[in-house]
Amino acid sequence: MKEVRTTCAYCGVGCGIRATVTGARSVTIKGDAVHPANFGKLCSKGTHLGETVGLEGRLLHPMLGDQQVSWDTALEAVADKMRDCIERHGPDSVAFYVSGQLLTEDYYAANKLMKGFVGSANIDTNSRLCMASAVAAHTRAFGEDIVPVTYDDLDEADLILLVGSNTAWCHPVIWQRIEAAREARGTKIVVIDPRRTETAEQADLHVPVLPDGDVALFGALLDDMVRRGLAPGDDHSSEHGVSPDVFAALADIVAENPRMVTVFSMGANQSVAGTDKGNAIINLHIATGRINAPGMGPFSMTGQPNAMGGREVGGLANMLACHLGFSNAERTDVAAFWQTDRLSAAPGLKAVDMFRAVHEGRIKFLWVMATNPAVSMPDAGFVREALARCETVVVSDVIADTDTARFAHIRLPALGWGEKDGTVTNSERRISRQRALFAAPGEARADWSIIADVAARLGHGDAFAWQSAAGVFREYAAMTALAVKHGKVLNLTAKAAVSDAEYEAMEPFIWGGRHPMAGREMRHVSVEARKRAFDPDFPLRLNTGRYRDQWHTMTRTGLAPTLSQHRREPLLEVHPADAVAAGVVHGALAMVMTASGQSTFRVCVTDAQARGQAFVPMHWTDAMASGGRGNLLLDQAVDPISGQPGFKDNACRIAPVPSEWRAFLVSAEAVTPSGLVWWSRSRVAGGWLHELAGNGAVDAEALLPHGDRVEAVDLVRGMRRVAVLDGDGAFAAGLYVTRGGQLPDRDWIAGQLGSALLPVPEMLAARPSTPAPDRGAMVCVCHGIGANQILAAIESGAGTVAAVGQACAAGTNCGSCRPAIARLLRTSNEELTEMAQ
Ligand SMILES: Nc1nc2c(c(=O)[nH]1)N[C@H]1C(S)=C(S)[C@@H](COP(=O)(O)OP(=O)(O)OC[C@H]3O[C@@H](n4cnc5c(=O)[nH]c(N)nc54)[C@H](O)[C@@H]3O)O[C@H]1N2
Ligand SMILES: Nc1nc2c(c(=O)[nH]1)N[C@H]1C(S)=C(S)[C@@H](COP(=O)(O)OP(=O)(O)OC[C@H]3O[C@@H](n4cnc5c(=O)[nH]c(N)nc54)[C@H](O)[C@@H]3O)O[C@H]1N2
Ligand code: SF4
Ligand SMILES: [Mo]
Repeated sequence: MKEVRTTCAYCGVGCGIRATVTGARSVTIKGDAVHPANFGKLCSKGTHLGETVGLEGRLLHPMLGDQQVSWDTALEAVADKMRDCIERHGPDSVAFYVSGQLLTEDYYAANKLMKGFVGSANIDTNSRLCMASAVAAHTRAFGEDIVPVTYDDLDEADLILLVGSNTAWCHPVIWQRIEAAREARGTKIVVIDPRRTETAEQADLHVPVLPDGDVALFGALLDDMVRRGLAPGDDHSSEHGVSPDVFAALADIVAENPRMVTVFSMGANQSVAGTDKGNAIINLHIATGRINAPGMGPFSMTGQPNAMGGREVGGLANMLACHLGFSNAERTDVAAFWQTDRLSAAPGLKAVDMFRAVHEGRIKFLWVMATNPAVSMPDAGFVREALARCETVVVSDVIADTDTARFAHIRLPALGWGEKDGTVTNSERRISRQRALFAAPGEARADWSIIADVAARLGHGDAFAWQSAAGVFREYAAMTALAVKHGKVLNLTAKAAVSDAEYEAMEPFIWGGRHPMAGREMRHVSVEARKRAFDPDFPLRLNTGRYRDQWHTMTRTGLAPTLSQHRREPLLEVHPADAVAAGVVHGALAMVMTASGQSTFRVCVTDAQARGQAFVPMHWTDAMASGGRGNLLLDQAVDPISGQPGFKDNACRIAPVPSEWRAFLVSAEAVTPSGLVWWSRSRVAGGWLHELAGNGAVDAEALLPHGDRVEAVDLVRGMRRVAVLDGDGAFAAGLYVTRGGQLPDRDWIAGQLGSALLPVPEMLAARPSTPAPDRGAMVCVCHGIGANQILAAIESGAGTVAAVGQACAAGTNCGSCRPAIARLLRTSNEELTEMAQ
């Protein structure tokens, strides 16, 4: 068995993994103890990567429409369409929309083709939705997109401010590192977030800022430091919504702890004031001298595994490669390096504008790589219209049937994690190798080589003649000499001559050193607290974001039974008072409506939401549910400097969605029902669990597979249950319907799919004749431990997270659930009952 050292597929923490290949498509995953990003730790998503490497749903062959074609035919078609568009309508009629989930080598190739040889800068990336505000803030303050700290600074800080970051869910290994610092040196943790997240619950202080109140809050903090003599300057304040008591506590803790790191992510970046939020944070660090020394500095955390690498090689429409801009001097050097006379003259369209140009027909050819904009762009209904109108849509993906791929004229099968080879750069500027574990499935190919082949067909073969990912990397590393020439920090020239073998063996390394801004010029940038207008028709403020165990549009994590347990459905989280006012009930369905669209969600009433605010996840797609589509609800407003959408503050209202019956269906195959009020599905070990709601008769025929049936009906109680046996008499599917009553627990019966020996009464009751105790809502997915089991451990005396672990193993593997266990330890019995139901 072969062990391969690689890097996690998911977030920007960039954890090192030791993967042992155990079969054609199976692998065991362990943290890499010597990787400096994680020292052996992994969160739930990394730990369960093995569940996502099967070939279910994969795109394995090039497709022209629904027709499987050869690579030659597909690549010729792509090149033909591009050439035709460029000739007839000019270079700006074509565009690439790419992703922080490409490797640096793929990204470099895509950028070189578009900006260097098509001659348009119409290449933008989903990093526009993610990091663009931080990039702009860095550039304004530092003259370059530089993160001026590393993870070591988290270890050595006395105070960590987390701004708009649900670190415990989204960067769990960083969260564990922060907790370790608290353990070791008493580091204080402050969370600035309108919601009381699991991260906020663990903090020493939670500051429930108003949506987009951050610029004002950091302005007020700076004023306070000026008043205390801790920073030069003068006073000016505006509305941040934080109570005077909480603000005073925040100001005291900040004043007392010069060794302060401010971590910021999407609650800062994804705002119409995102760039100013970044600069407000950086201003405070510069003014108080809290930068360029151990344990201090502003720290923008990246989201995707290669968000940072994409920024290095110019994935954003407003940059050239190697941190260079579009000045004459920079353009001249880039054109000379690439030996091209077609280099784009000016920045291209940023994501939101790009899709607008597609909608208006100005862009006629769009190539989407490694991202799912039909789900993840704001105003996703508009984006779908744009895709539907576009003359040619090419999609490179690993999955055959994403919501975006449905609009594709040409689909190109890409290598995915575990198959592809190359480099990624994490949040602290550390470059690590991703290495292949498996042979390429079907006809899938590396993104960079697909791009290079299209370039060759367009007549640019010489500039794209790489033989391997190593060749692309060498060229990029050599090109950073231009960054150095133009006074930038980015410098990989030492790697420009690595041999293939050295590239293969390359150890993780950081560019720029630990404090790259030390001794360099830094600027205070004046900022403005921008607010969205209030609309009485839409009195609630809608916030969106992530769940602990799902990744973005669920094309991969949605296939993992273990990860699906944490949150099976897309929830609308609302404060109890707002729920009462709107007449929506915990556990029922509700519609969220905005000026842009509407979508249905399962209601979760919780005082973790502030009054007047609602929260929905970004993850669900048409493939997984009939509703839960957060991005249908969001408008196209962007930050004026960065072009990043304001994903976290849209105006909405909510209303109940009644249904005559509710049901769930477990079946080996996924079902996509029609004509219902609601359906959603999630993965279980032997198949799928569907939640259903509808009016009128229940069409069991349409929902259930063929086979022998057993049925139980109780007309008085409005109950109906149908189980289906396959040819061997094994349990193949079960439908459980109620009109107004209770439905049985899903876990046990879902676990019986495929079971040959299941007695019919148990099938219909959906529980064993001697029921095991209900374990409650899943908390620890690694060990399969539910809330009720953890409560039992607490009741029998376990008083700490560690003691709970000793009693029932919960929280002892990846640790992603430790904040949830801590919450169970703290909260009152009433709340526990609600969570466990
Ligand atoms: N489990 C999981 N982890 C992930 C991902 C995933 O999909 N799933 N995706 C990765 C990616 S690409 C990214 S970008 C990161 C994102 O990581 P995070 O930024 O931590 O995630 P989000 O949930 O988008 O948003 C963070 C918080 O911002 C808060 N917020 C909203 N509005 C405001 C505001 O006005 N001010 C402040 N201060 N806070 C606000 C929200 O309430 C939310 O709790 O996660 C990465 N890691
Ligand atoms: N409402 C709301 N919307 C948001 C956000 C939010 O907080 N709220 N966050 C935004 C942010 S920060 C981000 S980063 C985006 C993420 O949004 P997306 O980028 O759309 O999300 P993913 O599901 O990660 O899409 C990645 C796609 O690439 C495919 N893929 C995976 N690996 C490869 C590969 O190696 N090659 C190729 N060619 N394809 C591959 C996957 O199957 C998947 O279809 O969403 C943004 N949208
Ligand atoms: S924190 Fe989790 S998702 Fe992020 S890189 Fe590490 S293991 Fe992967
Ligand atoms: Mo992101």
